[in-house]
Amino acid sequence: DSLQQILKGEHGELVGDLLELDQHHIFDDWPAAGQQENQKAQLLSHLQHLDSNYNGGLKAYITNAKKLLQEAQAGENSFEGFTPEVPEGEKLDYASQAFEDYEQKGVEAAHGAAFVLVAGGLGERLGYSGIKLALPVDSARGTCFLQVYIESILALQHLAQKQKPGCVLPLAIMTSDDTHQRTADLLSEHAHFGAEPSQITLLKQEKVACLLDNGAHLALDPSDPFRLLTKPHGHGDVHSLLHSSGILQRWQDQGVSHVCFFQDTNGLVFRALPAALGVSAAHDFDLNSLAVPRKAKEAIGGIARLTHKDGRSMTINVEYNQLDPLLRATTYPDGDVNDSTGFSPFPGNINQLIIKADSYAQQLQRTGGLIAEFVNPKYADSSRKKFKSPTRLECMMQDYAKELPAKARTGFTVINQVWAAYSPVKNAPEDAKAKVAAGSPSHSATTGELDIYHANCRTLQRLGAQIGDPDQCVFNGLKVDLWPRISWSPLFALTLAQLKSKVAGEGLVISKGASLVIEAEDVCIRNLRVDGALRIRAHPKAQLTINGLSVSNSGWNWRPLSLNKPAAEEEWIRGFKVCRGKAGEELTYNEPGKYLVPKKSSHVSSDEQKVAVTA
Ligand code: UPG
Repeated sequence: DSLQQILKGEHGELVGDLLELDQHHIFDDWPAAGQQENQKAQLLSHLQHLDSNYNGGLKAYITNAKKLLQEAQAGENSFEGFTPEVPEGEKLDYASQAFEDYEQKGVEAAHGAAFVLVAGGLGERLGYSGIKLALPVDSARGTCFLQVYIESILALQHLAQKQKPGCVLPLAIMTSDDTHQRTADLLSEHAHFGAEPSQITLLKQEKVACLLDNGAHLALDPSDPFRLLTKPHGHGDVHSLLHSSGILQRWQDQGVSHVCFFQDTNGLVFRALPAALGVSAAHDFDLNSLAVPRKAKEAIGGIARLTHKDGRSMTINVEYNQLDPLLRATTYPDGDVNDSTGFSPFPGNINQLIIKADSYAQQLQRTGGLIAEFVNPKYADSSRKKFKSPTRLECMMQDYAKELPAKARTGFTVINQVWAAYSPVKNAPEDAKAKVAAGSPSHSATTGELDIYHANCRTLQRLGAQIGDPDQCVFNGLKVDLWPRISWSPLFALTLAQLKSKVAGEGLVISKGASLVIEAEDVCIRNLRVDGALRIRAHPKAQLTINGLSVSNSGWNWRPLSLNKPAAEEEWIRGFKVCRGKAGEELTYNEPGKYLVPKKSSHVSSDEQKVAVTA
């Protein structure tokens, strides 16, 4: 009776649709009129919420799910009729002349750049309870991913303002229920890390209902019979959100020409992004994906050119779980294996996409930002009738390529040195170890940090600096190279050209095991030796010239964690603790002005004692 009443009420149409779509089970234990009215209202408003946050509503969701689940059960191959080939793209050696030329072109185009960070994932694979954007990129500098990303955008903005005075590069961050509040809090607690509050927009994606079986019956939450179980719909939601929020339109009105997408934990993303933007501008690409060499079976998508029997052809990402079966079924009977270079012939998609704003807007007008969905149920047995746990429809942002018309100009930019472009933080320690045993990179919190030092040391070596050899360490069971801990703010140097203009490589000597942190914008390093630890902090308007400084102290130590000793979660996932003791030199300049360091050439030794030079 009480259900009959509802059918006549405010939510009647929706409930009627659900009953027609064979979703009676949601209301099986519907209490009689007058009982548990609050909970009933809660379920109805929850259903309404899910209905209004999916294009076409729950009716479309269930219909799409039924179709995709039937195809999955029948084992249908979404690449049926396609043959993969290794595609042609722009391949750049980091720090080569071609790289620098594109980087320069990217800086020239930067005044038209807008940024989109997808950060709705909670990172369950990492075993970390916080949001990933709050994790420190490296322990030497100690700044979190969100800060480093925003500083990188501000650094590019400074460069872009030389072309277009006063320009502001906007950033949209896609969050989810899992990450939204904590992302907003992180921003407000740190005054938006120096960005204008209006420069940053948060867009929250909604979750979608879980599916119990091949009949697309919606799953009730086992802990609350008046809610449905929901899960994230995937990073592909970002396109419809940019469209429906009107942000893309607003950006276009402001003169945005390129939208640059990136993910939550790649501390190296902005090393290659300006050059990739330059490639996009030079080739007038509608879509450009940044890529790196990929180890066979590594959990990153492979970029492939797919040609259909009927002549259609496209260059797209084939997700890692689909690449091997596709290759085996077609032209590569051995599947996804490394070739003589030690890498898979298919470049690895790192999901940093640069999309041309004009054609993007047209495309979103046409599609509403809808991206091809897929479903990936884990079946209980070979009959493929039962699931191990409820599944849901998903979509991926890189599948934007699938929606593009044949005339679209799609390309990709491979950075030939993985160390210069990609080291995400995705896997918990045990899984990271298993990945390495299987020949893949660990993509752990340990390597995410150590790769920053590696990239910085290798880059400075290319500038002619003398950098001590790495130490061989074991952290969380991973054998790793610990290079000298060099880390700088992107506001000091974002591009290679900036770094070259600020550091005279032949004058820089960093000993094995040393640390150098540059937390300052206008520093010119002519002659500096660090044996131990040195941190330089300065007011944004302080101009420092370091010429003839030699620092020697016992430095900072990256110590493996001892079992059974308490450690912060951030340390535990890395497998080490940084012991700074009292040693380490701090140079601090809190006031604007010009400073020569040292005032007179001198040798500063400060073991067991922290010396603060405060101007
Ligand atoms: N994310 C969301 N919403 C979601 C799911 C994820 O915003 O519903 C974000 C997440 O926070 C992260 C990004 O999307 O920033 C990627 O998520 P993640 O789980 O790290 O992606 P993977 O499954 O590892 O794979 C993606 C691409 C793959 C690419 C790889 C590179 O699908 O093609 O090779 O990232 O890191």
